[in-house]
Order: sequence, then C-alpha cells, then structure tokens
Amino acid sequence: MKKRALITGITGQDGSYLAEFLLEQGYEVIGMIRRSSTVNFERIKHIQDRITLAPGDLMDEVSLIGLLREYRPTEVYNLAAQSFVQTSFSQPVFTGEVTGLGVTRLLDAIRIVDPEIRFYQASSSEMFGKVVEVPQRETTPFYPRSPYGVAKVYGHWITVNYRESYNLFACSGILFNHESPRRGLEFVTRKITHGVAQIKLGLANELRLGNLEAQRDWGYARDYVKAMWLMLQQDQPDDYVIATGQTHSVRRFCEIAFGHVGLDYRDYVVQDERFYRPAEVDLLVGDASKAREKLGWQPETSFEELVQMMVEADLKLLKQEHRL
Ligand code: NAP
Ligand code: F7E
Repeated sequence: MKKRALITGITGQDGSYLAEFLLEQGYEVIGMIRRSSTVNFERIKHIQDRITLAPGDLMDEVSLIGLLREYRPTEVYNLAAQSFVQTSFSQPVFTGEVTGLGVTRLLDAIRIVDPEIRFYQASSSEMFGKVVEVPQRETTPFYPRSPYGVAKVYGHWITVNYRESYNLFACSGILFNHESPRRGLEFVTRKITHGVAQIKLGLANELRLGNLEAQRDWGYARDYVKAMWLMLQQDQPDDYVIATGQTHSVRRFCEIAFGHVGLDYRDYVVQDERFYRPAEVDLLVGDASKAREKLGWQPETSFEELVQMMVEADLKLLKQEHRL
C-alpha cells in the first residue's frame, strides 16, 4: 500500500524539501496550508501538481481532526510553527499558542482519530539556549533563551509525554540550524547571502546586522529532512540530535559569503542595535553520534558549500528579478 504522509508547514523551507523527499520515496503527500489573502506557494510550486494541499491550522484542533479523518495519513510531520526567534520576543503568547500548544492539538487529534499514526515533532537546538554542555546531545539539559525556545521545550516534552502516556509512535528531532536558498529572508544566513548578492549587483551598499559573534552549527536543510523520515522508519520511537558537529560565527559566515564574490565584509556590514535580541544564544554545536549510529544519518554538505550555494542562488534570483 502507498504510504501517505501529512506535512504541516509544507509552505516553509523544510516542508518543501521534505515533500520532495517523500515523493521520491513513493509517498502520497498531503500538505496542510493555512488560509491567507495571497498565495504563498513559492517553495512548492514545482511540485504542486504532485501533492494535495488541504486547509487547516495548528490553532484550530477541529481542523486537524477533520484533516486526519479525511486523509488517514500513516505518518504526520509537524513542521508548522512561528519559527522566527526575534518575533517570539514581540509575540510571545502567539508563539506559545502555535509553536507550543499547537503540538498538543495535533497529538490529541492523532490520539482521537488514529493512534497508529507515526508522528514527527520539529524540535530545535534553541531548547539548549544558554548551553550547559558542549557539544549538545540528547541528554543535555534545556535552558531556552527566548519565548520560541520555551515553546519548543513544551512541544518537545508533550511529544515525549504522549509517547509515554498513550504509547504513540512519536519522535522528536532536535535539529540544529539548517539553511538553504529557500530559507526565509529574515534569518541571518539568507539575510547575508541576499545582502551580498544585492551589493555585488549594485542594488545595495550596506548590510545591517546584529550580533556577529553568535556561533551556530549550520547544516543544509535538504540533508536534514532525510533524518526526519529515518526517525519514523525505526522499530521504536525516540529522540535524536541532528547537527554537523561544527560551529561558526555570524562574522565567519559574512567573511565567506562576501569573500565568494571578491568583497570584504568589513566594508559593508554595519552593526545595528535593532537586530540584537533581549537574550542571546551565544554558542550551539551538536553531537549527532546517536543519529549516525542508529539512523545511519550524516550531513553531506560542508559549511563552505552551503554558503556558496546560497550566495549563487541569490545572485541568480536577483538577476532574474531585475533583468540584469
Ligand atoms: P518556516 O520556513 O518558518 O516554515 C514554517 C511553516 O509553518 C510555514 O509553512 C508556515 O505557514 C507554517 N505555519 C505557521 N503557523 C502556522 C499555523 N498556525 N498553522 C499551520 N501552519 C503554520 O520554518 P522551517 O525553517 O521550515 O522550520 C520547520 C520547523 O522546524 C519549524 O517548526 C521550526 O521551528 C523547526 N526548526 C527549524 C530549524 C531551522 O534551522 N530551520 C531548526 C530546528 C527546528 P505560512 O507559509 O502560511 O506562514
Ligand atoms: O539567528 C544572529 C542572531 O535568526 C542566528 C530558527 O530556524 O534556528 C533558527 O533560529 C544568529 C542569532 O536563527 C542578525 O542574534 C545577527 O544569534 O538566523 P537566526 P536562530 O535564532 O538561530 C533555530 C535552530 C530554530 O529552531 C529557529 O526556528 O544570528 N544575528 N544579526 C542575526 N539574526 C537575524 N535573524 N538577523 C540579523 O540581522
């Protein structure tokens, strides 16, 4: 029988890569989309005729129950969230509703409609926040530093709780930052590569950023969605850290991205208080040995390759947009 997966957050970065990957595996893919006044299918328009899009919202449990009843998926990937850390400081309650309580709504819908469904929760390295151990692994205690991080800790533990209380096949992937040319423009990597491309093409003359010393373990989103799928193919549900094991500063990201087009970032980057956060996550670096040993997963794209790929993609995009 053809496997059927429901993806929440299919219009987002990871949702689009996961949908492509599952189609390649022969899945029937259902993508949950929320109502908006304009269409936002840029990331999935190339596969739109091969997937089914169905309306629903993590804020509305009835819509989730209805979706599960109608499509009867065998696997559910919960990628939907208010995922931008900065916004979580200005909209903490909303972030808690979607990114935190939204997970309970979906788990409850699964429990009610079909407890055999296998469930993936998009947990985050932001849960480690002010890290108490380096590198961070599955057993590292959480110390979130933003309303987003706090909401993800809630989502993580409610996933564990439903696994232990109701015997659901519920897994939590603790993914470290992963990027791509499809990354939202507000996240620092894409903001930099898009800014570099604008400057190189004469469309801008500076790039305003916040804290350049923050360090992140950055991987490639396409590599990471495979790990989500692998977690749901195991005999037992479990939680896994997914990371590259290497960390780099925002400053270093700038250096490589500007360097790729023959520019020196120090001539263009301006530090701006507006992009600093009330509480910062200074250093993240993950230990993915459990995923390597149990899932056979490992990253396939280096940091330098990722940065260059993103700069090249933004140059191409802007040249098309501006007919250059
Ligand atoms: P993203 O690009 O911001 O996508 C978020 C998705 O969630 C979008 O499709 C968005 O729909 C949808 N969404 C937001 N609120 C919703 C709601 N109330 N109901 C239904 N859908 C809603 O995020 P991403 O980078 O792909 O990340 C995917 C997931 O992994 C998120 O849960 C994120 O928190 C988590 N995560 C990401 C990273 C990373 O580095 N990328 C690392 C760890 C964990 P619209 O398009 O309509 O806005
Ligand atoms: O910030 C610093 C900023 O917004 C990275 C989400 O996918 O990954 C992401 O969260 C760092 C921070 O990602 C700017 O202060 C400096 O230290 O790209 P970001 P994030 O906060 O790490 C985790 C794993 C998730 O789960 C989240 O959903 O860069 N930084 N200057 C800046 N950041 C932004 N956005 N903009 C700046 O101008």
